[in-house]
Amino acid sequence: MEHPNKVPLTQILLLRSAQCPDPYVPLDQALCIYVDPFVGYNYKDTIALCKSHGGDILMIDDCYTLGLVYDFIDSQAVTAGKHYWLGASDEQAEGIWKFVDNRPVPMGTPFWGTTEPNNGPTYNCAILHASYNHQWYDIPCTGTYFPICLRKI
Ligand SMILES: [Ca+2]
Repeated sequence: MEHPNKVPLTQILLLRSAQCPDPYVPLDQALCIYVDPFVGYNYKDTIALCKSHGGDILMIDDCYTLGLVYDFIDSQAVTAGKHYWLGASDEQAEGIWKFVDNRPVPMGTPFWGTTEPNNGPTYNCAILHASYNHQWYDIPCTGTYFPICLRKI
């Protein structure tokens, strides 16, 4: 007879895999997220903040992660309705958007807002726009918006 309190191995692995180091919380079985909806930063400071917490500024290049992150933002009143930095820029070459790890940034739908990015050489960073279902809008890198960091479990 099995011990009544015995936890199945699969459940132990599940619990273990969902552990994220503080201040992160699980986004799914593989990813952890840290959102600060209270303190705004410029783009460079957001990159540094996420690095200091062992992760990276938000980078999204697939619809699965996009859905997870947007659902997470919308799941709490305190994180919903705010602008967040995307870890992407066209500072190196105007119109060529790269993530901070140098991967190419997907363009068009469903990532960017309609006709975005469209503001040229002074708008070299991008935010998830609160008023447009988190679609991406180009913006000056010196603006102050909220940070989202991701890291693998
Ligand atoms: Ca630009």
